[in-house]
Amino acid sequence: MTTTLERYLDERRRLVEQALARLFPVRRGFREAVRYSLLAGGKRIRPILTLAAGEVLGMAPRVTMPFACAVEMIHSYSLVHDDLPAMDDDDVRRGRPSNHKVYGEGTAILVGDALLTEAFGVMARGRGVAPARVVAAIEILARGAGEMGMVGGQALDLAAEGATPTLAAVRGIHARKTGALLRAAVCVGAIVGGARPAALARLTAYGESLGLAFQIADDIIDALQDGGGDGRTDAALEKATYPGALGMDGACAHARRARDRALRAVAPLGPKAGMLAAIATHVVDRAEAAVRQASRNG
Ligand code: GRG
Repeated sequence: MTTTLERYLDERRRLVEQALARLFPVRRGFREAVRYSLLAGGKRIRPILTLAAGEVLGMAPRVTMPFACAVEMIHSYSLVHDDLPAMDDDDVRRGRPSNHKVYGEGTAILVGDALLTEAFGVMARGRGVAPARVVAAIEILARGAGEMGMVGGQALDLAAEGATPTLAAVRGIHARKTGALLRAAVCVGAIVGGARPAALARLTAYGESLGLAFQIADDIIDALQDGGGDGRTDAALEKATYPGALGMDGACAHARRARDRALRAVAPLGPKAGMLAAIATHVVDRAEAAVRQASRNG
C-alpha cells in the first residue's frame, strides 16, 4: 500500500529530477560527466526537505525549486569528491561506478567544483523570491556546506581516521559533515518561504535533530551491511560511527530521541508540517526495520 508520505516523496522526487535535468540539458563532453553524477538517482531527501519546509510557509515548490536543486548539487559534489582515492576511495556510488572510475580523477574533481559553483548561480537566478531572502538563503547554505559545516566535518573525519573515536568526537564530526547540510536544506526552504523568527527557530531545530537522526540511521544501515551484529565491526570502530561508539541498541535509542526532538520542534506548526514530521519518523523507522531484519536473519 502506498502511503501519503511515499506518494509525496515520489512526486517531489520526480519534480526535483526534472528540474535538475533542465539545468544541465546537453549530454556531450564535460557536461556528460556532470550529468552522470547529478542525475544518478539517489533519494533526493535534501531538496525534498527544502521544498517541504517552503510548503509549511505556503510557498509553491516551483518557486523553491532552484534552491532545492542547489542543495542537491552541493550534496552531489560532496559525494563525487568523497569517493576520490584521496578521500574515501569508493569505486561505487548510487549503484554504479563512481565518477572518477568512469571519467578519471581530474574530471571528477572538476565535476564537484562545477556543481558547487553552479549551485550558487542557480540560487542567484531564482525568480519570484525577494532579493533579501535569496541572499539569506545563499548565506545559510554556504555556512552549512563550508568550513564550519560539511567541509569542516569532512576535515575532522579525515583527521580522526584510524583512532577509536569517543561519542563526543562522533557527534562533532557528524553534526558538521552530514547534519549541517541537512539542517541548511530545511533552513533554506524556510527562508525562501519567508519564515518569521519563531517559525525559523522551530524549523532550524527540526533540521538539526533530523540531521542527527539521519546520520545515525545511515550508520546503522551501513554497519549492518558490513555484517556487524551489534554494530561494533572493524569498519564501524575505525570510522567515527554511532553504532561503533554506542553499539546497535544504543544507536537506535539515540536515533529515536533525535526523531522525537524533531517531532516536538514542528508540532506547534500544525498540519502544514505533517510531511516534515512524517519524514523524521520514516528515517528512523527504516533503520529500525533494518535492525529487526538483521536479527531475524541471525
Ligand atoms: C568531500 C567536502 C566533502 C564532503 C563529503 C557527504 C560527505 C561529506 C561524505 C559522504 C560520506 C557518507 C556516506 C556520509 C554518510 C551520510 C550521507 C551523506 C549519506 C549519503 O546521503 P544519502 O543517503 O545519499 O542521502 P543519496 O544517494 O540518496 O543522495
